[in-house]
Amino acid sequence: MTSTPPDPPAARPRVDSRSVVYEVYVRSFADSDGDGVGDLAGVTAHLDAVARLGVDAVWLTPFYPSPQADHGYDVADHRGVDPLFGDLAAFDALVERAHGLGLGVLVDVVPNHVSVAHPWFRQVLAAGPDDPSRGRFHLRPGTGPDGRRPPNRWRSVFGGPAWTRLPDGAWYLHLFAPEQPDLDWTHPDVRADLERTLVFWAERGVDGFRVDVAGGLMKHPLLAEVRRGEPHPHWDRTEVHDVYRSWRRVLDGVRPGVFAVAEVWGPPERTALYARPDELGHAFAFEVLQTPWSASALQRTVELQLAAHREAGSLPGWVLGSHDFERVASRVGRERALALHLFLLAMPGSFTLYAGDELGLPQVDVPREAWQDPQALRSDGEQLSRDGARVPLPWTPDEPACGFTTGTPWLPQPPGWEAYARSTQEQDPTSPWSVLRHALALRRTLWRESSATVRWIDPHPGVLVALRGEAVAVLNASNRPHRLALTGWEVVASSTGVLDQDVVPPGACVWCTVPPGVVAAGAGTVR
Ligand code: TEU
Repeated sequence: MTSTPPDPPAARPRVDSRSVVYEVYVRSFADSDGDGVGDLAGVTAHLDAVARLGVDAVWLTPFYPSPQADHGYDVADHRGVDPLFGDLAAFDALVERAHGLGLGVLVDVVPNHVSVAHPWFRQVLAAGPDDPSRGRFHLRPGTGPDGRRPPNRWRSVFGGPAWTRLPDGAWYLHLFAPEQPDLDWTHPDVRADLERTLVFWAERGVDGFRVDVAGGLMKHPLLAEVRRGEPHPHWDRTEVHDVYRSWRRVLDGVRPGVFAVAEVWGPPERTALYARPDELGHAFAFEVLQTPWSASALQRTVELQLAAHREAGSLPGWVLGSHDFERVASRVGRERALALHLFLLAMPGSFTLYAGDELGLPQVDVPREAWQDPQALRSDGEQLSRDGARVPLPWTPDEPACGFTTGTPWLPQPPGWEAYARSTQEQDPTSPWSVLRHALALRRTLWRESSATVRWIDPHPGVLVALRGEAVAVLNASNRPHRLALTGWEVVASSTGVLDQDVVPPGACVWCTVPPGVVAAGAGTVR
């Protein structure tokens, strides 16, 4: 008797520090049930469009049970799904579909704080001041008469003091909104519970994690004030690395090399430390978000990142946009935004693409009465309303709410939103979507496996020519057209959508394959 062996299981998609990750802001991606808020089934239904674009993985922003005070970054249960977004079965279906399409799935972990609705904080509220459950948070007596003033002068990222007083007089710390009490990471329960969370999702099939506020977990033991010239009392403290070394052991115990990326701010030589192979392994390089449109500034940013990561044994995680920043198309202009995408996609490292940036979506001026972002509301508009980068996506030009929902979108879409619709852009070879789709396909052969070294060749003022492997990326940050006068170079991708073999217009980036001689000789002058 003969028996047919079962099909081998489909290979798990590879997600690593060279991947292109697509950030899905779940609330704003696609709504399947008409309540106006995007959900997991909506994501699943549209994963084929994500796969067509040609990214390697999706990162899902928090979909866990949450009162939504910070749109999911206030987590009440790290190991569940909020009914607003679906349930665990919907999550499993999403992972299965993603893997079937060759896409990895990353989830967000939010270790710095929980929601006031988390059972641990409820216990604090319910139990008396001497209850040991308080040790999981930072609770302190106040200062001044009757302890009416906060324990210190730390400020919340969203504006106002980082402390809120409980009815019994104690103050609790929250680096973000008052609905997000910070956990005390010196407490063993805190470490143990988060490690359970990592195992829970890794065993459920996710391919990696984006670690929220990765630099904030450890606080100065005496809650020292912020003083210039001294290490910051709560950002990027050295003790935090011990947490990530322990996470790496836990993750590798589930499956060696599970991907993890730190959302962390600071100079490259500090943020790269989170990316060491025995820690998270990868870290976002946010600098390009703040780098001016200048060839020398961009070159310097790239060089500093590459050097810091080389030292740490890793590669940079390039980012041009997220749900926390003004849309890149508005920040630098739509053409330049596409050029920057192409330029960074050519650099060693990963690239995180924020959903909607492939459509060239602009920042929306959301009317004040529609604001939902706690950062804008708490600072009374002094800080950016992140709502403007979170407006639900346009899928089609001729359906209500541009195909996002059959109901009313949770943030209003502005007039003219249908002009950016994905279905139209997929038909237009010069649209931002088509330019990126073409580049992402080419990147797999041209750059993904290519060397981690970049050489700056063929210098011209305001123009960067980055040689990596057997191709170059030419970014024209000057105000003049740049003539490609080199023999044997072939333009294979352009941010303009048109493959002009002679000229790179101002504000554009092209990729060229170059003859082997150029690679060997470094094409003349090396800067
Ligand atoms: O953002 C983190 C964040 O706001 C900080 O990294 C901040 O920019 C930095 O510390 C300034 O020094 C994440 C989420 O992406 C965001 O949406 C949440 O509101 C926030 O965490 C709180 O969870």
